[in-house]
Amino acid sequence: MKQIILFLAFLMATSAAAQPTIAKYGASPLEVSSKKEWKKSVRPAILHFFEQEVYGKVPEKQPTVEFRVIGQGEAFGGKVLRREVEMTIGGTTKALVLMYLPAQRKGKVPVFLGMNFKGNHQIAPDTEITISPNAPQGKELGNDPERGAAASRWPVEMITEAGYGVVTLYRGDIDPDFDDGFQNGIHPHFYAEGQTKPLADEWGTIGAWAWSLSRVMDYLCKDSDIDHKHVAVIGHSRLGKTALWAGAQDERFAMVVSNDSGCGGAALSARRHGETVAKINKAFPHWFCDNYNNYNDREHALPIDQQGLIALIAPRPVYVASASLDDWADPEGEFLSALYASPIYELYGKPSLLGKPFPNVGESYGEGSVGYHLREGKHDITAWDWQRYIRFADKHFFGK
Ligand code: GTR
Repeated sequence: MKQIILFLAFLMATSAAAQPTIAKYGASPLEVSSKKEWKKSVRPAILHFFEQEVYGKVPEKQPTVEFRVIGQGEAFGGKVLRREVEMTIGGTTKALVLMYLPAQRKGKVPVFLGMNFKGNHQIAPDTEITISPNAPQGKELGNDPERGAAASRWPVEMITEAGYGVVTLYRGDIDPDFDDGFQNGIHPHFYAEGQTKPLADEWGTIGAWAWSLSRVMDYLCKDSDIDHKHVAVIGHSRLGKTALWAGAQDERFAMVVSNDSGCGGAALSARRHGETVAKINKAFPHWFCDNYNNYNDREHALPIDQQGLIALIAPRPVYVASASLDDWADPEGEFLSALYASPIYELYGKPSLLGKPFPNVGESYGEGSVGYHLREGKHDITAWDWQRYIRFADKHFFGK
């Protein structure tokens, strides 16, 4: 009995240690008195909260991850080098990583790394791209595998001409995007003996996608063509939520770009504008950990809002972008979140969005380490967005 009481007291003490430092924030600016306080207590407590309550933690049992370069060749009329790397998780799950690097490169190449929605072959009209193992193809799409169908989202020539590489993999190779009780993606590789689904505080699909971006980063650190100190992790929409979570956890990502990530991404949940926590958990029950359901229609109970996620990226440059017609993702909520994370950047002496108003449509803020723009148009990622991300990387990576 005495032991049980002692154990309960210990549990209360440890959870109490993690919570109070952030409970005061909710959806408000992150005012922390010093860099030391931020690093020693507030940042770890925020990270713990997002692991425990939002995206879920990665289980301790880790499967093997192996990489093999499966091919390489010229693309875009010889201007670009294509390299494909097979990633094998737990000996059986295969994912394909597609890399495009400028052919005329001097030294190591900085890259943008992000997941794609429908398969590597959709990002460019390049017939040599190997179709991602789990991409919809064949019968589902007739005989047309839709090569290049998402090319407008991946302006490879523009990016490589600017001196950056593009690295991508298909989300469905890591975890197919539907609620199947976590039987079909990588989750089963992490189950403990007898476990059949993640525990309430263990990761969902976004957590698994973010984990895979870190594994690709492991590979990039070993590829001698890559400047692994300058890898920007990027994503659109659900993959923007993923990029933020990957960048928040893995400090090897030197820059993070969230394009129209909305609820569960950059947008403040407490505003309940557009998509809400309850709506997202209902429509996509597999994205977050089960504990996140505790905040369905109870956003006021969140000890900290999504500005905490953005602040975890500090002092590394972060860029949040919205689109004017994307009301579902709450553009103003995305801006406010980046603004409320800004005081942490200021602690590091980095100029941020502090003092800036919500911009007009078509305006961008890219000078400080917290960037933001409001593009005219719908929920999408376009060349106009990428131009700004490249400019932001040029400035914050290379002082150009
Ligand atoms: C929507 C979802 C959003 C966003 C979007 C997307 O259906 O409600 O949270 O992630 O999908 O990924 O395109």
